[in-house]
Amino acid sequence: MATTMLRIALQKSGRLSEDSYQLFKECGIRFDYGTGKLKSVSSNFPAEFLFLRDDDIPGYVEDGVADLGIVGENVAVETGRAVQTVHKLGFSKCRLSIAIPRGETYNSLHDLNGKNIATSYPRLLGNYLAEQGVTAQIHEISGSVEIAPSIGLAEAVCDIVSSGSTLLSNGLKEVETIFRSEAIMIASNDLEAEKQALLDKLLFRIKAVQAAKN
Ligand code: PRT
Ligand code: ZN
Repeated sequence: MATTMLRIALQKSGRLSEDSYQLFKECGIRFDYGTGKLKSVSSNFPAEFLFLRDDDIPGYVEDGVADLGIVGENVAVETGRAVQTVHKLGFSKCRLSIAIPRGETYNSLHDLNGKNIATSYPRLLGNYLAEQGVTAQIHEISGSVEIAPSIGLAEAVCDIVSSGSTLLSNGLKEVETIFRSEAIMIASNDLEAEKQALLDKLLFRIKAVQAAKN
Protein backbone atom coordinates (compact mmCIF):
# COMPACT_ATOMS: atom_id res chain seq x y z
CA MET A 1 0.00 0.00 0.00
CA ALA A 2 1.34 3.45 -0.93
CA THR A 3 2.10 5.66 2.05
CA THR A 4 0.11 8.87 2.34
CA MET A 5 2.10 11.96 1.36
CA LEU A 6 1.25 15.63 1.74
CA ARG A 7 1.63 17.57 -1.50
CA ILE A 8 2.86 21.05 -0.69
CA ALA A 9 2.92 23.88 -3.27
CA LEU A 10 5.64 26.52 -2.84
CA GLN A 11 6.59 29.53 -4.94
CA LYS A 12 9.30 28.44 -7.36
CA SER A 13 11.26 31.66 -7.34
CA GLY A 14 10.24 34.97 -5.86
CA ARG A 15 9.78 36.88 -2.64
CA LEU A 16 8.21 33.95 -0.77
CA SER A 17 10.60 31.23 -1.89
CA GLU A 18 13.64 31.52 0.37
CA ASP A 19 11.63 31.93 3.59
CA SER A 20 9.32 29.06 2.60
CA TYR A 21 12.26 26.72 1.97
CA GLN A 22 13.93 27.92 5.17
CA LEU A 23 10.78 27.20 7.21
CA PHE A 24 10.81 23.53 6.20
CA LYS A 25 14.54 23.31 6.80
CA GLU A 26 14.02 24.65 10.33
CA CYS A 27 11.28 22.05 10.83
CA GLY A 28 13.87 19.39 9.97
CA ILE A 29 12.15 18.51 6.66
CA ARG A 30 14.68 17.97 3.88
CA PHE A 31 14.06 18.27 0.14
CA ASP A 32 15.98 19.47 -2.93
CA TYR A 33 15.06 22.71 -4.66
CA GLY A 34 16.54 25.28 -6.96
CA THR A 35 17.78 22.84 -9.59
CA GLY A 36 15.01 23.76 -12.02
CA LYS A 37 12.99 20.79 -10.84
CA LEU A 38 9.22 21.20 -10.67
CA LYS A 39 8.80 18.76 -7.80
CA SER A 40 10.79 17.09 -5.11
CA VAL A 41 10.06 14.38 -2.53
CA SER A 42 11.32 14.88 1.01
CA SER A 43 13.89 12.35 2.15
CA ASN A 44 12.68 12.36 5.78
CA PHE A 45 8.99 13.43 5.92
CA PRO A 46 6.02 12.08 3.93
CA ALA A 47 5.75 15.15 1.72
CA GLU A 48 6.19 16.03 -1.91
CA PHE A 49 6.90 19.64 -2.88
CA LEU A 50 5.64 21.34 -6.06
CA PHE A 51 7.34 24.54 -7.27
CA LEU A 52 4.89 26.94 -8.94
CA ARG A 53 4.03 30.58 -9.69
CA ASP A 54 2.46 32.00 -6.54
CA ASP A 55 -0.76 33.04 -8.37
CA ASP A 56 -1.43 29.42 -9.36
CA ILE A 57 -1.10 28.00 -5.85
CA PRO A 58 -4.62 28.73 -4.46
CA GLY A 59 -6.20 27.11 -7.52
CA TYR A 60 -4.07 23.98 -7.21
CA VAL A 61 -5.00 23.72 -3.53
CA GLU A 62 -8.71 24.27 -4.23
CA ASP A 63 -8.64 21.57 -6.92
CA GLY A 64 -6.83 19.17 -4.58
CA VAL A 65 -3.78 18.90 -6.87
CA ALA A 66 -1.87 20.14 -3.82
CA ASP A 67 -2.99 19.64 -0.20
CA LEU A 68 -1.16 22.67 1.17
CA GLY A 69 0.46 25.81 -0.15
CA ILE A 70 2.30 28.90 0.98
CA VAL A 71 1.16 32.23 -0.53
CA GLY A 72 0.74 35.87 0.44
CA GLU A 73 -2.67 36.60 1.97
CA ASN A 74 -3.08 39.20 -0.80
CA VAL A 75 -2.95 36.46 -3.44
CA ALA A 76 -5.10 34.05 -1.42
CA VAL A 77 -7.88 36.63 -1.08
CA GLU A 78 -7.57 38.09 -4.59
CA THR A 79 -7.86 34.71 -6.32
CA GLY A 80 -11.05 34.04 -4.34
CA ARG A 81 -10.47 30.28 -4.25
CA ALA A 82 -12.22 28.07 -1.72
CA VAL A 83 -9.31 27.14 0.55
CA GLN A 84 -8.71 27.43 4.29
CA THR A 85 -5.99 29.44 6.02
CA VAL A 86 -4.35 27.09 8.50
CA HIS A 87 -1.50 29.24 9.79
CA LYS A 88 0.05 32.69 9.50
CA LEU A 89 3.78 32.49 8.87
CA GLY A 90 5.01 35.98 9.72
CA PHE A 91 7.25 36.59 6.70
CA SER A 92 6.83 38.48 3.38
CA LYS A 93 4.90 41.19 5.19
CA CYS A 94 3.57 43.95 2.98
CA ARG A 95 0.50 46.12 2.46
CA LEU A 96 -1.82 46.89 -0.42
CA SER A 97 -2.14 50.65 -0.70
CA ILE A 98 -3.63 53.35 -2.86
CA ALA A 99 -1.13 55.96 -4.07
CA ILE A 100 -1.45 59.16 -6.09
CA PRO A 101 1.04 61.59 -7.67
CA ARG A 102 3.03 63.37 -4.97
CA GLY A 103 1.93 66.85 -6.08
CA GLU A 104 -1.82 66.11 -5.81
CA THR A 105 -3.76 67.11 -2.71
CA TYR A 106 -5.66 64.41 -0.87
CA ASN A 107 -8.33 64.79 1.77
CA SER A 108 -10.23 61.52 1.81
CA LEU A 109 -11.00 58.41 -0.18
CA HIS A 110 -13.95 60.28 -1.70
CA ASP A 111 -11.43 62.30 -3.71
CA LEU A 112 -11.15 59.14 -5.83
CA ASN A 113 -14.82 59.23 -6.89
CA GLY A 114 -14.98 59.09 -10.68
CA LYS A 115 -11.21 58.55 -11.01
CA ASN A 116 -9.28 55.74 -12.72
CA ILE A 117 -7.24 53.45 -10.50
CA ALA A 118 -4.73 50.96 -11.94
CA THR A 119 -4.14 47.75 -9.99
CA SER A 120 -3.36 44.04 -10.18
CA TYR A 121 -5.83 43.52 -7.31
CA PRO A 122 -9.28 44.36 -8.76
CA ARG A 123 -11.18 42.18 -6.29
CA LEU A 124 -9.56 43.52 -3.12
CA LEU A 125 -9.76 47.10 -4.39
CA GLY A 126 -13.33 46.72 -5.69
CA ASN A 127 -14.55 45.31 -2.37
CA TYR A 128 -12.83 48.07 -0.42
CA LEU A 129 -14.23 50.88 -2.57
CA ALA A 130 -17.72 49.38 -2.41
CA GLU A 131 -17.53 49.11 1.40
CA GLN A 132 -16.43 52.73 1.60
CA GLY A 133 -19.08 53.93 -0.85
CA VAL A 134 -16.63 55.19 -3.46
CA THR A 135 -17.20 54.72 -7.20
CA ALA A 136 -14.03 54.63 -9.30
CA GLN A 137 -12.97 52.90 -12.52
CA ILE A 138 -10.67 49.98 -11.84
CA HIS A 139 -8.11 49.24 -14.57
CA GLU A 140 -6.61 45.81 -14.13
CA ILE A 141 -3.00 45.59 -15.24
CA SER A 142 -0.65 42.75 -14.45
CA GLY A 143 2.65 44.51 -13.85
CA SER A 144 4.45 47.88 -13.56
CA VAL A 145 1.34 49.40 -12.01
CA GLU A 146 3.37 52.32 -10.61
CA ILE A 147 3.96 53.89 -14.01
CA ALA A 148 0.22 54.16 -14.82
CA PRO A 149 -0.20 57.79 -13.62
CA SER A 150 2.89 59.08 -15.46
CA ILE A 151 1.71 57.59 -18.76
CA GLY A 152 -1.81 58.95 -18.31
CA LEU A 153 -3.50 55.59 -17.81
CA ALA A 154 -4.87 56.35 -14.34
CA GLU A 155 -4.98 59.07 -11.68
CA ALA A 156 -4.12 56.60 -8.90
CA VAL A 157 -2.69 53.14 -8.34
CA CYS A 158 -3.37 50.38 -5.84
CA ASP A 159 -0.32 48.18 -5.37
CA ILE A 160 1.77 46.19 -2.94
CA VAL A 161 4.09 48.33 -0.83
CA SER A 162 6.90 47.18 1.39
CA SER A 163 9.62 49.82 1.94
CA GLY A 164 7.79 52.46 -0.12
CA SER A 165 10.82 53.14 -2.32
CA THR A 166 9.09 52.04 -5.56
CA LEU A 167 6.30 54.57 -4.99
CA LEU A 168 8.82 57.25 -4.14
CA SER A 169 10.92 56.68 -7.23
CA ASN A 170 7.78 56.90 -9.39
CA GLY A 171 6.73 60.23 -7.88
CA LEU A 172 3.81 58.73 -5.95
CA LYS A 173 2.63 59.04 -2.33
CA GLU A 174 0.73 56.46 -0.33
CA VAL A 175 -2.68 57.76 0.78
CA GLU A 176 -4.66 54.71 1.99
CA THR A 177 -3.71 51.21 3.14
CA ILE A 178 -6.51 48.85 2.19
CA PHE A 179 -5.09 45.44 3.19
CA ARG A 180 -2.19 44.08 5.27
CA SER A 181 -0.60 40.84 4.21
CA GLU A 182 1.92 38.21 5.25
CA ALA A 183 2.73 34.70 4.06
CA ILE A 184 0.13 32.12 5.09
CA MET A 185 -0.24 28.38 4.82
CA ILE A 186 -3.42 27.41 3.00
CA ALA A 187 -4.97 23.94 2.85
CA SER A 188 -7.58 22.13 0.87
CA ASN A 189 -11.04 22.27 2.45
CA ASP A 190 -11.45 18.51 2.42
CA LEU A 191 -8.27 16.83 3.58
CA GLU A 192 -8.61 13.13 4.28
CA ALA A 193 -7.91 12.06 7.88
CA GLU A 194 -4.39 10.76 7.26
CA LYS A 195 -3.37 13.97 5.53
CA GLN A 196 -4.94 16.03 8.32
CA ALA A 197 -2.81 14.06 10.81
CA LEU A 198 0.33 14.89 8.78
CA LEU A 199 -0.71 18.55 8.63
CA ASP A 200 -1.16 18.57 12.43
CA LYS A 201 2.35 17.13 12.80
CA LEU A 202 3.74 19.77 10.45
CA LEU A 203 1.92 22.62 12.23
CA PHE A 204 3.24 21.38 15.57
CA ARG A 205 6.79 21.69 14.24
CA ILE A 206 6.15 25.10 12.64
CA LYS A 207 4.73 26.47 15.89
CA ALA A 208 7.75 25.16 17.80
CA VAL A 209 10.10 26.88 15.32
CA GLN A 210 8.13 30.14 15.63
CA ALA A 211 8.02 29.93 19.44
CA ALA A 212 11.81 29.47 19.56
CA LYS A 213 12.25 32.70 17.61
CA ASN A 214 10.03 34.83 19.85
O1 PRT B 1 6.72 34.67 -10.38
P1 PRT B 1 5.60 34.64 -9.41
O2 PRT B 1 4.24 34.89 -10.01
O3 PRT B 1 5.65 33.40 -8.53
O4 PRT B 1 5.91 35.84 -8.37
P2 PRT B 1 5.38 37.36 -8.36
O5 PRT B 1 6.38 38.19 -9.08
O6 PRT B 1 3.94 37.45 -8.70
O7 PRT B 1 5.44 37.67 -6.79
P3 PRT B 1 6.65 38.19 -5.87
O8 PRT B 1 7.66 37.10 -5.72
O9 PRT B 1 7.10 39.53 -6.29
O10 PRT B 1 5.82 38.38 -4.51
C1 PRT B 1 5.27 37.30 -3.83
C2 PRT B 1 4.53 37.83 -2.60
O11 PRT B 1 5.44 38.52 -1.74
C3 PRT B 1 3.45 38.87 -2.88
O12 PRT B 1 2.22 38.30 -3.30
C4 PRT B 1 3.33 39.55 -1.51
O13 PRT B 1 2.50 38.78 -0.66
C5 PRT B 1 4.75 39.49 -0.96
N1 PRT B 1 5.49 40.76 -1.02
C6 PRT B 1 6.18 41.30 0.02
C7 PRT B 1 5.65 41.57 -2.08
C8 PRT B 1 6.46 42.65 -1.66
N2 PRT B 1 6.76 42.44 -0.35
C9 PRT B 1 6.79 43.70 -2.59
N3 PRT B 1 7.49 44.64 -2.21
N4 PRT B 1 5.19 41.52 -3.36
C10 PRT B 1 5.52 42.49 -4.23
N5 PRT B 1 6.29 43.57 -3.91
C11 PRT B 1 6.58 44.52 -5.02
C12 PRT B 1 5.41 45.47 -5.32
O14 PRT B 1 4.54 44.90 -6.27
C13 PRT B 1 6.09 46.72 -5.84
O15 PRT B 1 6.38 46.60 -7.23
O16 PRT B 1 7.65 45.34 -4.72
C14 PRT B 1 7.40 46.70 -5.09
C15 PRT B 1 7.25 47.56 -3.87
O17 PRT B 1 8.29 47.34 -2.96
P4 PRT B 1 8.90 48.57 -2.13
O18 PRT B 1 9.81 47.92 -1.13
O19 PRT B 1 9.63 49.44 -3.11
O20 PRT B 1 7.75 49.28 -1.46
ZN1 ZN C 1 2.81 35.98 -9.11
